[in-house]
Amino acid sequence: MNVDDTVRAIKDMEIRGAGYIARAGAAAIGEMAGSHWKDIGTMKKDILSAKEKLLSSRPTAVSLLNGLLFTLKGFEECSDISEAKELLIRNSEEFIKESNEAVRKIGVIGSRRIKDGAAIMTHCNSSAVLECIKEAHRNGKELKVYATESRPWRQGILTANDLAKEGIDVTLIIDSAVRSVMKRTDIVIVGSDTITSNGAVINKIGTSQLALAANEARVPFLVCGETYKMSPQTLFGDTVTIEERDMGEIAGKSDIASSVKVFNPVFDSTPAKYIDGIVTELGIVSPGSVYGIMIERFGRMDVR
Ligand code: RI2
Repeated sequence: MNVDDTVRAIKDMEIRGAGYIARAGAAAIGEMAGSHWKDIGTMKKDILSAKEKLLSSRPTAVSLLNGLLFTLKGFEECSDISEAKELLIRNSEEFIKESNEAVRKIGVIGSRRIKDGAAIMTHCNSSAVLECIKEAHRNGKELKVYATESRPWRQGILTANDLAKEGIDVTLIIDSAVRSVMKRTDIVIVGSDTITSNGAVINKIGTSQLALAANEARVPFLVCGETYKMSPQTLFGDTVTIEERDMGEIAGKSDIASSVKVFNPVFDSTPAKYIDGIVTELGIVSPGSVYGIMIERFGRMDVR
């Protein structure tokens, strides 16, 4: 898919999920690099403006920025077209491979925290969470999953259908049933769009409600996140922009009086104190370890 189609598909949520968005961005740059270029100057200018265009598609998930930074690593130092093409295509393929591999590893590592007979609650639709649940199921564990509807896009339906296809016992619940159903839940596992340097997790709106309800009911709360969901910018005090989407996703103009305002934030932040562990491809880490991992992983990178 070319850059413009990728940007449109991400904006329209045809491509969604923080990991998918990152891989799609890397793939679009890889594809663009393979085009015919007149000179290296034009190539650099166009590729860097494509990066900005991709970044403007959705503002919250840092995975997209990290995927693009990975893909563009060394590009500005390239002195000829063939060297630059080769570098971008190789970086793009490597990011996609590592990203898929990270999700698979998270599945294996996270599944170990799921006990036989467990009732799991999850929110929205995270490929990393689905991998954990499916891996536990493949290992013969009897599971029961509560999938929240996740208004307004109702990605919980995707989660429920996907798990049902695997033969997993899954129940769809509305978002406001979370606190009530928490009494029947043994573990909550959610995905992440961005993880900040102080161990807070930005994920689908409503995630923090699950965390509070889990905390109140003393139910363990796990987050799945590849290390490219960690935001190095937050090391410098930058805050994460929370995407706000169109009011039409919540209510049509004819459903409400013209004076009614609609506020549609897409993500929220769950503070580190409500998170028992973050399942990464490196292992399960405490929210407090995120800072050290970021320094190690991104320390020498130009993160801006
Ligand atoms: P994976 C999704 O956002 C959800 O918030 C989900 O938890 C997160 O991305 C991570 O998904 P959206 O794109 O990377 O549906 O684990 O707004 O697939």
